[in-house]
Amino acid sequence: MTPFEKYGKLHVEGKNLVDEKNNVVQLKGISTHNLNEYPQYVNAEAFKQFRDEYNVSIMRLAMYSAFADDHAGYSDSDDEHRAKLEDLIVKGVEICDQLGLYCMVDWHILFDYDPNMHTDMAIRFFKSISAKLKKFDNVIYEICNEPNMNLETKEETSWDDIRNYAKQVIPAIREIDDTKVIIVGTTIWSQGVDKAADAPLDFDNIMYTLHFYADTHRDQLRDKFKYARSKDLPIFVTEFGVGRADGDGDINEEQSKIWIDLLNGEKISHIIWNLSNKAETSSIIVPECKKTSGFTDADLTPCGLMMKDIMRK
Ligand code: IDC
Repeated sequence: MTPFEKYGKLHVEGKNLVDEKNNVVQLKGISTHNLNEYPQYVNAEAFKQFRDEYNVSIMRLAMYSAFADDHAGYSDSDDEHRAKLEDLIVKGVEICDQLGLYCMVDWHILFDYDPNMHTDMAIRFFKSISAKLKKFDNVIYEICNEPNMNLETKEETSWDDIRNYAKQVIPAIREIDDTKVIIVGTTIWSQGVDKAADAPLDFDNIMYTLHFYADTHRDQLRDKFKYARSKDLPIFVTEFGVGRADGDGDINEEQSKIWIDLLNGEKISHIIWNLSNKAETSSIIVPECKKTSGFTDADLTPCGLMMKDIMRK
């Protein structure tokens, strides 16, 4: 049975992600790296292996919304490149659909710090992609990966800034398709679930994200998580790492285990960063491996091997 055959279309009920019979569902999966840079990993053979061998139930397509690492993002590209990116997302969703996997479409803000920087582009993207993906019941939308700075004050993006953005983007999606779960990023690189819990948005069927990198973010962030859950906030960990927040550094097995046990205890869905062979700790594939599917354990980094363990737990 595939994950989709098991759960069907998902929705949010109270503080949980649930299936058609209102049973709590926990998804686990892998996030692509920047789709502008590593499109080759979006292929059926790879995703099938992740499902069958690693127990993955969701793939996240991280589409950087702005320039990063020498690659233009959706907002600062031309129409031709934007169309290519949308095609790639549709391809990823179709592959997941055929494999019975869930698929997260991620507007990956990062160096565009404040989601309000490109609200018009985000609306344009989500309107276009929602129409194309309307018939796919396996899709979840993530509307702002990691807000991390207010453009005017150069200080943290406030929860009000994010609310302002979400109040424009969510209705734009819902106007076209009002059936998908939508996930909203939170303050401080998506660590501010406490702020979201104090002032949740007034929409149904939405969740909030918390991101952690186990070696950097420890008890302080877990306390915010616990606080938000005590206030019944539906949380989806759309991205986490087993090492340092910059994606590199040492893996911290002990801290990762504490996090994963905490998430599993509450059936919180989680997605690991990242599907690439870039020479950094958070990549799951070793740099020497040029294959884009059919990975053996020897092709996996220490992070990749830990990923297998985490997916199976
Ligand atoms: C990192 C990548 C790295 C890349 C950098 C900038 O691992 O190769 O050079 O982005 O594009 C996040 C972000 C995610 C980061 C990751 C690790 O969502 O894009 O990827 N991270 O730094 N938040 C916390 C950590």
